[in-house]
Amino acid sequence: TATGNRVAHRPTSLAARAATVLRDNDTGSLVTASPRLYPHMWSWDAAFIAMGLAHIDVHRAVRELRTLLAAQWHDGMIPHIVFTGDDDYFPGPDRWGTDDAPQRPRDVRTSGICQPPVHAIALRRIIDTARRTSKADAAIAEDFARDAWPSLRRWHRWIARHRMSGARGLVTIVHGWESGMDNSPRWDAPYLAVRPGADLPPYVRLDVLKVDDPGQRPSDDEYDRYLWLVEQLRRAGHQPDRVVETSAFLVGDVFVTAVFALASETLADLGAELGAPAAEIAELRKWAGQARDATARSCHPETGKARDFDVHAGTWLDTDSLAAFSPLLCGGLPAAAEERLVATLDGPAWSGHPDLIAAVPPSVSPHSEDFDPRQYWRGPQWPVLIWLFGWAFGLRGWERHASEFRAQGVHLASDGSFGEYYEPFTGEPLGSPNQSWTAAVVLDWLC
Ligand code: 9YW
Repeated sequence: TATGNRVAHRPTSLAARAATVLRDNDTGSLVTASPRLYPHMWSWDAAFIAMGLAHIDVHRAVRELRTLLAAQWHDGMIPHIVFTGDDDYFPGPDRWGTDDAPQRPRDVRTSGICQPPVHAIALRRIIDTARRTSKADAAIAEDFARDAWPSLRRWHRWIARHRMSGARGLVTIVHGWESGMDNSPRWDAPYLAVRPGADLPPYVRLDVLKVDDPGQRPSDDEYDRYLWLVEQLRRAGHQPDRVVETSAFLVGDVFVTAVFALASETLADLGAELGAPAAEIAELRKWAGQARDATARSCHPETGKARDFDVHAGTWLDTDSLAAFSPLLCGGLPAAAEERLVATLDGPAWSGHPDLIAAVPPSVSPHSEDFDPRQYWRGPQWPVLIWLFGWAFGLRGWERHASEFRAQGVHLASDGSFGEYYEPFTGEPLGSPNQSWTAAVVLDWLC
């Protein structure tokens, strides 16, 4: 079947193609984020990828998370990139200067920042998938979960210890890359205040050589700022408290905060199932509650939308991005405020926009002046975000919404190219084709 010039695959063929993407991107111990553009393991990608792998082979799913956890720093941080031997990506480990960080495990090279903590959510999903498959698979997943639980708890403790003060209770990030939404308009104002020093070491970008249209990637000006922050992190020796003290970019990220709330609660529930220590479970629920409250408190008194907080400027950041709906991920709003936020999400500025190819929210509202339908985190639709919101809706008991997101997400990705992101009006796949996490969430939707 075809809509416009888009070919739509049937579910069985789409699922088979998704499985092939994961297989083709598999190096054995890890599935790279994409074949050419991102030849390494990314932290939050790995979580979604493992969840997709669970539908093919639960052993392989477990191995993916073991690879990631083997790169966990001794202080608990899970780094945002685990580098493979491939040096065809910039910035690589030399530029990060992480080799000298005492917390880094000796035998893996990593970046020095983190990404949204979705890992407990993936683990929950892997267990649920394995339980549906067979008793043997369930046992494999549960055994792994018992091993992984303490590591994930230490990861959450790291966030609570080092990133939960100074931004109105929101989880702070020290680089836009930590948000996972690199060049979102959410970060325009804080990035404007980042002034790259004259001593920024020179560099050559590789990303723009690997996409058809470099206009879909961040600009050189943005990249200078990204690299300047990497330089500051390096000069702070990647010491977590020193990093927070010295970074020119310090922002409370409401989306990361909501994900942290949801994942902490999920991890606590898992701990209760697995017989983890009661005090540790209670601590996770405390962090979840704090993060949920901070998310709710960030909402604009008039629009009801959640906001980020720029610590250096001391101001709330109003941008019409999908992060405005973060409270729907973790709950915590009064019923009327929540209903209003859901209505906004369903309305014409978001999922209900009449020209969208699939009725799911783009990364930025088409009504916003920041909107650009082809530019990375500034407008395209991202299947992975649709999965996350849809999963949270299911958990919250909003079955109709959850299945609508699933069906529309499948429709968006039905061309079978597994784009990194999609032009929201035409459905044209953009960025990297055969992006692993896109394949993984499609597989999860279909199985
Ligand atoms: C980059 C791998 C990563 C994602 C991020 C996304 C992008 C890397 O790709 O960042 O070089 O731009 O923004 O969320 O984890 O898929």
